[in-house]
Amino acid sequence: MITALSGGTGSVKLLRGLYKLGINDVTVIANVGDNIWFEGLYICPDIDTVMYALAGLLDEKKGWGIRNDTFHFLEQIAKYGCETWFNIGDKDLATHVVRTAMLKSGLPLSIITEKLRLKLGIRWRILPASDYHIETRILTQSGEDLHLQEFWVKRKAIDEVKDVIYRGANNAKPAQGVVESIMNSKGLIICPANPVTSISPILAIPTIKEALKMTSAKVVCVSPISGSAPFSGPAGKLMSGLGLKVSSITVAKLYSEFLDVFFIDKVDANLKDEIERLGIKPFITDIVMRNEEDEEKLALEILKCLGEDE
Ligand code: FO1
Repeated sequence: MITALSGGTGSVKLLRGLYKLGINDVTVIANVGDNIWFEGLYICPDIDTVMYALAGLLDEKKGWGIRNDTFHFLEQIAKYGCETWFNIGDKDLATHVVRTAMLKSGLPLSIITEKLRLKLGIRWRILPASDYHIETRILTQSGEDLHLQEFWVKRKAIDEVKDVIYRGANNAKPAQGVVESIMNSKGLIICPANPVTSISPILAIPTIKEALKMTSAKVVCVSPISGSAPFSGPAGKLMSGLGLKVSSITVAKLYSEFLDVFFIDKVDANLKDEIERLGIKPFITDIVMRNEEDEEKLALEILKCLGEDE
């Protein structure tokens, strides 16, 4: 059994590679810190990006949403004076409407996600890190307190970042099955995801962090950074704002309490000794996933590392 900690756009490239290799017993634990209530709908971008990627529906150009979607819903709500900065496509809307209705009927997010992924024919389990609402908030130098989506999508990351907090995480419980999956897995993969907004909100749930430290699973991470550039999203801006160097070494330090093997890019081969000094085994390879072939190649290297390739 394998457990993968996942964000959205960057993570799903690796997940898709693993999925296409045909392995079955995988649980994806998805970040919930970027979930947002928007015009009465509960939107879970990372859960949805994972579902759409594994179901073959993802708009790969954008890295989120459904391929060939239309935006008539958004055009219509604009006429009613509603907010339209968050681009919800018409097919994507179906997911949010169904999820929101189920939430309002009293079902927890984990059960709803299980129902949705089964309906989409996805053979892996996808668990939200928590059924609690956790919000990644960006505190700006000018004193504002923004939801991650406001910072990233509405204001296009123009604000100077002072701090990032995971509101609600400290008191949140992991969703049913999360801790069991971490404890019972043979291998645990931390996807190439933004450390500040995708993985840290999961680690901010105390019971999950403890489970990661205690599990006997081999913990492997693929760096989301090559050289000084993150593969996608606002990682660079957020890490700099927090006074962190935008480098794979920073990611290694963040995960050093539980990380066993760290996959870094060839351009970062010079970090080898520093990573070893943290007690982590570096694995130097081509981690840039430009196409499906790259995704499967990297996925296979990870399976070999976890001893799951037979
Ligand atoms: N990202 C954008 O850059 N612009 C959008 O308008 C946008 C809408 C959107 C709607 C649904 C969804 O599931 C994701 C969406 N994203 C959008 C992606 C999202 O903002 C982030 O990339 C993730 O939250 C970070 O993982």
